[in-house]
Amino acid sequence: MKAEVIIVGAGPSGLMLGHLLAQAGIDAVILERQPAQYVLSRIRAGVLEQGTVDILAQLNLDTRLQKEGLTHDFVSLTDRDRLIKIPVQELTGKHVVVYGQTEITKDLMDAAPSRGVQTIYEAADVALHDIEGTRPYVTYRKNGIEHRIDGRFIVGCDGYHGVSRQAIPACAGSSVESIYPFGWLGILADVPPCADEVVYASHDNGFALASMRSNSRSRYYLQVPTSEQIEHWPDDRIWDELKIRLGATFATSITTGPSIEKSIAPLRSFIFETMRYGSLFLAGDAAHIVPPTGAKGLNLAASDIGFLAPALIAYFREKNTIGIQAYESKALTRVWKSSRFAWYLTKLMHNFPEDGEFGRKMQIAELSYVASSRAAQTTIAENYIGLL
Ligand code: RFL
Ligand code: PHB
Repeated sequence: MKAEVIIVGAGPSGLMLGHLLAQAGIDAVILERQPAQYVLSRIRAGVLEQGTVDILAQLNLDTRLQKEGLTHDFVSLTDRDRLIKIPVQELTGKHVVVYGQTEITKDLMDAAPSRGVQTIYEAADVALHDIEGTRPYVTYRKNGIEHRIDGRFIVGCDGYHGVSRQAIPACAGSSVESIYPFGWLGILADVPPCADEVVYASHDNGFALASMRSNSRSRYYLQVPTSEQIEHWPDDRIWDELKIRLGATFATSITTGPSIEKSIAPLRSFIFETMRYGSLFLAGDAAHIVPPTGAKGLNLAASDIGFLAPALIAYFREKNTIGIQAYESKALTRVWKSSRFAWYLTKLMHNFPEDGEFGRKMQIAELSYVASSRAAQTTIAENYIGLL
């Protein structure tokens, strides 16, 4: 089998790229290790930047997003009884859009067959070959049968644990990483949200986040030690802790109910500074991970694709290589800025016991500054809404 572009991974970045290439008449195939149903069941991001919304609009796949997505004018930070309601819309002219990654994935997956986006699910043992040259190929196994696809380019959209980044020789790649000493316990429940906006809470017990998927479905998170086990967190304990950490302003408006999903995810900052090696490009979580504070992961995956898709299209239409040569530097510039913001908000809002009392006092002083400074709020608002 042949394809101009072989995409590894059918998460949001792989599916968006597959659609953009199909829209431009470029022959691409997506190889996904998991069954489609598994990909759809992952509960992850919720907050979208305008650039991510724009890609879905460009694909004409934003009907449901426009109808069901929630637009917010504010984002809030809270520190016990202090509430800092940042007027994002007033300060930047842009809204925060809340629409689940699960819904984006569904919209992209549902439209794939009619748009000619070929996706092969349950592709096992995907391996990349001859990536340093101009005729790379990929092998995989499906239903016990070995397959080979020859292409011009391979794009690794296979997330942090994928095979694409690992195909780059160690001497050609470099990375930086910071692992945080805690994770996020997430809970999804069919109860109305406690606020009209997304709320990030700093508390001596640890960070908490109140978010939503709709007016009747809430998504909350709690900072927990990395070693924590989900079995130790029955729903009641989660709700009690959320009420404490979100503080008096929200405690009374939290509606409790049975969880539909709960899980613990570790937090890390990771940037692989080689996003192109020969005929292989990396995009999304395959190349970088941000802690979820700030909601940047999915948006960075989308912006990588926003740079890469036109570059590949220009290559196939006009043999123009300027875009593909500029991809790594354009993408990394944005990745560093978003990573900085995710790190800043993580450091500001989480409990870092190793930073001691001094660290906690610095957080409180910074929050006090943010509360009183329009300049500080503008900085947070423009980063939250997404830098170009
Ligand atoms: P994904 O979504 O990980 O998809 C990668 C796909 O590749 C497949 N795969 C393979 N396929 C073939 N062969 C192999 N060897 C393969 N290995 C892996 C996988 O099965 C999978 O289908 O990466 P992608 O597309 O780059 O998308 C990245 C986003 O999913 C991620 O950045 C966000 O979810 C991060 N994130 C958030 N981002 C935001 O922009 N806003 C948010 O509000 C937000 N909240 C979050 C988040 C991530 C979280 N977790 C669970 C870490 C909240 C949480 C709790
Ligand atoms: C979410 O709704 O899942 C969400 C919102 C904001 C974040 C991270 C996750 O920073």
